[in-house]
Amino acid sequence: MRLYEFGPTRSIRARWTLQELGIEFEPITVDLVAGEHRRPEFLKINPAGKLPVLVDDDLVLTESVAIVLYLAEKYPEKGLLPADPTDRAQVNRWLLFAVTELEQPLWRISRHTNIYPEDKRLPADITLARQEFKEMAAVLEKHMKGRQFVVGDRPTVVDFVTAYTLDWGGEVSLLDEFPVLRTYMERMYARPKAPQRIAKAFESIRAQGGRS
Ligand SMILES: N[C@@H](CCC(=O)N[C@@H](CS)C(=O)NCC(=O)O)C(=O)O
Repeated sequence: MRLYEFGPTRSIRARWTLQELGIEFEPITVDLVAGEHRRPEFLKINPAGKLPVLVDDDLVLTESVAIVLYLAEKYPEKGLLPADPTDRAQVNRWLLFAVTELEQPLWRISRHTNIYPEDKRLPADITLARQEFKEMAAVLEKHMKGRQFVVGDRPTVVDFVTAYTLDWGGEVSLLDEFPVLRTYMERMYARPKAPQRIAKAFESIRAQGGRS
């Protein structure tokens, strides 16, 4: 299996799942800072020019959530997805919550802070996105009170996706009002197989002069 990744990005979700599963994989860095994701050889793998991408024999899979679900389903004995349909439905619910309600405001903040050219950035959308993130984080904060994991009493892929997304929220100072979420996210990242935090991954890139 090959994972095309870049340190501080959504590829953390895929790496986290592979590490928790204990699967050997070949990591391939695609340096977004150097624009390697726009090179023809990478666009052949993912025409969208985005990370992560998982390649498993003939399967070329993009979309971080599709990747974590594929991996968990391929190795059911590792228990990263519940067998019970009701619990599985809750995993799907919270996965979608993470990538729509939490991630999309964060993505808008990133785009309007440092991705779009300066003349296309809309500071007013950052204000809206921050408010929208906080409203949805409050819903998750309430859900997580008294819980160790998002669904059930053992880790599932939704925990890796959610913890990474909350780390991203913390990077833009959006977790200050959510002590339960902060504690949960830090507990998830304290797991022995957890990947690097986003801040650490940025540090490694800086230390290596561009490459993660
Ligand atoms: N929905 C996709 C989003 C992938 C995505 O936007 N990845 C970013 C890194 S976090 C990327 O590769 N960006 C490069 C670009 O947009 O040019 C997923 O979850 O995999």
